[in-house]
Amino acid sequence: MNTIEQKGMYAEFPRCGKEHARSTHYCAGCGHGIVNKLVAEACAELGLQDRTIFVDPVGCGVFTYYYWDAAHISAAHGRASAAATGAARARPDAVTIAYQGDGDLGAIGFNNAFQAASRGEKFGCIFINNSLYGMTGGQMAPTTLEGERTTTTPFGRDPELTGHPLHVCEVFNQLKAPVYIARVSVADTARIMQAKRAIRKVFEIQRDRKGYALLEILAPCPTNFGLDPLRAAEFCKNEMEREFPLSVFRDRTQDAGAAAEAPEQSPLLAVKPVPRAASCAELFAAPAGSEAPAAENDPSVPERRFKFAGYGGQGILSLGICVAEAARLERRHSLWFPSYGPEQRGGSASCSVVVSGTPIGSPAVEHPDVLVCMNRPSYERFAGDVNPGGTIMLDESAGDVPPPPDGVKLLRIPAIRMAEEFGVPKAANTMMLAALRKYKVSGLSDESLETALAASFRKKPQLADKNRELLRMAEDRMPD
Ligand SMILES: Cc1ncc(C[n+]2csc(CCOP(=O)(O)OP(=O)(O)O)c2C)c(N)n1
Repeated sequence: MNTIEQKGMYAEFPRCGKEHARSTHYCAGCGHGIVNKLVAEACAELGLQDRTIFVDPVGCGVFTYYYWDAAHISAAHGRASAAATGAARARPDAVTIAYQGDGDLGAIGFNNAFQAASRGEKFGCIFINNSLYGMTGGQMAPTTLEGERTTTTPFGRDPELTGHPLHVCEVFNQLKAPVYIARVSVADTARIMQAKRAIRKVFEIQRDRKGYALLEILAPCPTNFGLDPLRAAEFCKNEMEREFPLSVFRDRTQDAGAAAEAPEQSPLLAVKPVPRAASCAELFAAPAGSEAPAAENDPSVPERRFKFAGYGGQGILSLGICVAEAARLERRHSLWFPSYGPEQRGGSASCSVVVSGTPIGSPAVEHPDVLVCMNRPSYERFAGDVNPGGTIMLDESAGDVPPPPDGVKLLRIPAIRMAEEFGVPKAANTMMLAALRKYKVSGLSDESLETALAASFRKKPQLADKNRELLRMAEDRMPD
C-alpha cells in the first residue's frame, strides 16, 4: 500500500522485477527525476491521465513507462516525434506528449522533430536538455557548451572542431506552425514552479487541440557533469542559462484554433490553393451516388491482409487500391500502403492492403492471407510469408515455381495471357481482379469490386466501361 501521494504515477515501480519498489532509476539530483514528477502531476491535475499517450525516448528518460500511469509508446532513438505524429493523427481524441533528450532530439532525431514542428503536428514535445548524452556515459551532444568537458570532448568542446551549441528553441522558432515554444529550467525551486506551469500549458494546448508545442527544460546531470547535485544545479543555472536563456519564445495559444482569415492571393501566384484531400475517398472518388460513408465497426469481420506484387507498370498498385476501395464501399476499415522500387517502370513494385471490421493498427503486411504475384520474383520473395490457410494467386507466366508453404493454396492465373488475347495487354491487373472475384478470395462482394474498378477510371470513363466489360469476360473465361 502506497502512503505517499504520487499524482499521475503508478503506486509502485516494479522495474527489474523488484516488487514494491518506489524509487526511480534516476541519479540523485537528475533533472529527469524532477521533470517526471512535474509531468505526472500536471497530467493528473488536469484530469488527462486516461487520455494521454506518452512517447518515450531512448535515453535516460526511457523508463517513464514504469512511472507515469498513462498510455505509452516506446520509440526508437530519435524517433519520438515521428511516433508522436502517428499517435496524434491516429488518436485525435488523445493528448500526445513526446519526451526526448537532447541527443535524441537535437542529434539523431533532429529532422524528425523539426519536420513535425514545421507541419504543426498536434502533440507536445518535452525536451530535456542536460547538455550531453546521459544514458550512454556522457558524450558530447549538439547542446554541449563551448568548453564543456564530456567523455568525447575531454579537453572541453572546441567549436573549431565540433561546432557551436545548438539552440533548438531558437531554430524551431523560425517555423510558422508551432503554437508554443519555451525554455525553462529545473535548477532551483522557483524555476521548478515555473517549469510546472509551462508543462501544464503544454498539456492544455494538447487537451484543446491547439497545435504543436515545444518545451525545452534545462536539467542538471550530476553524474556526467562529475559534480554533486547542488553544484550540478549551479552549473545548469549559471553556465547553461548563459548559453540557453530561459524564455517564452512564442505563445499563440490565444489565436490558435480560431479560423484564420484567408489572405488575398497575389495575382502572381499561379498555383491555386488546392483543398487538402481528406482521405483516400477524395483521391479516389467513387461515381456519384455510390459514395460510401465512413467505416463502421463490426468486430465480427476479421482482419484480412493482402499483398500485391509484380513489376512496376503492371498495375499492381492500382489493383491494391481497387481492393481497398471496394472494402471502403462496404464500410470496412481499409488501408493501402505502396512500396516502390527505385525505377518508374520495370522495377519491382508491391503494395499492401488491410481490410478489417475494426480500426487497423498498422498498414504494413508481413504475413498476408492473400498474395497476388504477377511474376516469379514476387513469388520467390513473398510466398514463404503467406499465413497458413492463405491463398497465392500467381500469374501463369511465372512457370515452374517451388511449392507454396504447407496449408497455402496456390492458384495459377492466366492474367497476362488473357489480357493479351483480349488485345489489352495493360489490363492484366483487371484479369487478376476477375480472378479475385471468381475464386472468392477477397471476401468482398462482386458489386463493390466492380464499382471500385470503375471508380479507378473516373477520369477516363470510356476505360471504365471497357474494363468492366473485360472484368466480366475474364471471369467467364477463367477456369473453374
Ligand atoms: C540508433 C541508436 N543510436 C544510438 C543509440 C545509443 N544511445 C542510447 S541513449 C543515447 C543518448 C541519449 O542521450 P540524450 O538523448 O541526450 O538523453 P539523456 O540520456 O541525456 O537523457 C544513445 C546515443 C541507440 N540506442 N540507438
